[in-house]
Amino acid sequence: MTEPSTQPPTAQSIDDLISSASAELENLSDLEAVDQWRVSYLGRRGALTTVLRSLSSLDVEERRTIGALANQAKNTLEERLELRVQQINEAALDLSASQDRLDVTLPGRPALGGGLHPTTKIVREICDAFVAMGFGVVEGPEVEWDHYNFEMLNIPKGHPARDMWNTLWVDYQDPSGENNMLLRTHTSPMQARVMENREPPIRVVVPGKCYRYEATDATHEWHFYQVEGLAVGEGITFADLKGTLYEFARRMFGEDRKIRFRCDYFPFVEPGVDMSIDCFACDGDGEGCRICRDSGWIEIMGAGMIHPRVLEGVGYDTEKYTGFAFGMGPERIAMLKYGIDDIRHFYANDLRFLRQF
Ligand code: YSA
Repeated sequence: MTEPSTQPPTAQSIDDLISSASAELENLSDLEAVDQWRVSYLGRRGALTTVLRSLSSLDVEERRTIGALANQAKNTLEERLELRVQQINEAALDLSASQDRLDVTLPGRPALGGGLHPTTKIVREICDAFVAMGFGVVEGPEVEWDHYNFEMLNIPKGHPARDMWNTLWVDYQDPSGENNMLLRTHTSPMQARVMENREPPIRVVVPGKCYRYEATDATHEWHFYQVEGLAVGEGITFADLKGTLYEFARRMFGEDRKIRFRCDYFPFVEPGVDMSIDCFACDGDGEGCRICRDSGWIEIMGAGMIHPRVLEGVGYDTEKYTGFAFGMGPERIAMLKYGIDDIRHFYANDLRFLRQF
């Protein structure tokens, strides 16, 4: 680096300064060295700055000429500095581009895609089967009033049938001081909610989550799904219930399925039934079958003709309208369909299980 001169500047010394500074700059190839160069020529104590400061020692005429030359020199060096920085940056870019070539022959990494949960899949499959038969799909609240979960379903307070549903009550008192809010124990409360808001004919299915105060085991979760079905209109009979559910079983489980209805009790239907399909694992043989536990039949849902009190409760004319309803557990259906041995696998968040679907 050139030491600042203590001699008064001349045209020649400025010219020499430009030449030596430019030659030095040309040989620099990294930005740090270039910055040091800038400080030593153009910085506060740099060679050229010193020239500009020493102009005061010249007489007026010389100061004008030498001053103009010194200013020109400053502009020249600044332009050359800018150019050099640009050249160094471009060279660095070229170098990295030549080293970081894209190798298009490398095998790609597989994209991590999510998938639908098996419950979502089976719920959609169930709903699709009913949609194909002309049903609509509606959903309702998971936090429900006692009124809809029980009362409107012909299960008044103190009725022993309440024991069929192990209820999780919400800690909330209404203005009358009653604790009557709960996590719905089934999707059946949607029967009254739908009927209150529509006139027959009605055909809907209601998928949704339910909650029960349940000790969990291989077939019981404390939260699980149900799909409710409701059909109300003029002249609907038990034959319509059987025909609809038979068609559903064929669509879900295959053309050859047989179905069986047996009497069952639910306070909101009369008569009430449970519906089974003949076991698809042993084709109804039963003997030694793990899926149907030797019986040849698998129970898949509760159903029945809607009790007149339920229809009266929403103000329907029971002389004019009849209907049927049903409710099933999708996880249990998925367990049957895919041979899953424990319902707790569904919500354990184990990807080894979930990835199979
Ligand atoms: C019956 C007649 C109707 O006209 C309409 C609906 C019903 C069904 C009724 N509301 C009900 O909840 N019946 S149920 O208590 O037997 O449950 C229906 C289905 O839900 C069961 O068959 C089962 O598949 C599922 N389920 C019940 N408790 C469960 C459960 N699934 C997992 N874990 C639990 N704890």
